[in-house]
Amino acid sequence: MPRLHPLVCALSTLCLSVLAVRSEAAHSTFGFDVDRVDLVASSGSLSDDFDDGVISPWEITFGTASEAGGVASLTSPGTHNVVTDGGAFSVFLDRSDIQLEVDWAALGEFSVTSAWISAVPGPGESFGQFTQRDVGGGAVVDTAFVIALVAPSVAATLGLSPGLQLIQYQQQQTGGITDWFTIEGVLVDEADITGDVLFRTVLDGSGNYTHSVSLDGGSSFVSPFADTFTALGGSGRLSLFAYEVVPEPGTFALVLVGLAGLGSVKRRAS
Ligand SMILES: [Ca+2]
Ligand SMILES: [Ca+2]
Repeated sequence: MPRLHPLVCALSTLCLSVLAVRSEAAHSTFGFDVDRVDLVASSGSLSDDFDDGVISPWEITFGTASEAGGVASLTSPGTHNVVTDGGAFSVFLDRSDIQLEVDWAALGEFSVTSAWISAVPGPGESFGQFTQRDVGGGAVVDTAFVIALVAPSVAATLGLSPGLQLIQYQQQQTGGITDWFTIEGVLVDEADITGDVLFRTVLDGSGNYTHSVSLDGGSSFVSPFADTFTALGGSGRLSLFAYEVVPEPGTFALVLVGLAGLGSVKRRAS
């Protein structure tokens, strides 16, 4: 398939209300492997099998990532990253992310799928994929689809059930202020993970976002969440991430879990 480089745009200067704390995590260990990514659009496509030993054109935005043996590995040590919606909550994560800058507007309708080597997240751990689009007027739409093991101590705070689940998180922010925010979780049985885990995000021509997941290596997909409508277009990015919630003493005693999409944009050192 043709490479998509002409559609890969320069990073916009969008910045959410993210406070990144660059410190190494000594007490967290996690590691998840991405086998392949396929981005398909009417105007082009991009496939990466992570088979040339070089993580580029992906940028490591948080933590530790490497490419070997046909996979991209997102592992600890991550980067400690305090994220907030600017209001009610903060989240303290140890995370490792890679991202690709994408001109979504040039793509139009698209489907993006990441295939992860079969794994079950440990307590507080998660992995998944994230898209962000600047849809104009200073508004940024984030959408994330993850599998996470949510601890009982934080589930109620998020309005989610504790346990292993798929989580869809979406928000729109304008100028760092949250316009709308949704988080949904659907419990899954560990025994249902019988193969690689595939996340698929589709944006159709009407602006309907659909997330679907396969837990059996791509043989079957389910869409546990309702479609979400957002404005079309925009530049932005595609991120793949793994993280572990880091309970911090004192300030972060009530740390939340599962808000994977928050803070997936960091300020680029200029
Ligand atoms: Ca591969
Ligand atoms: Ca590569």
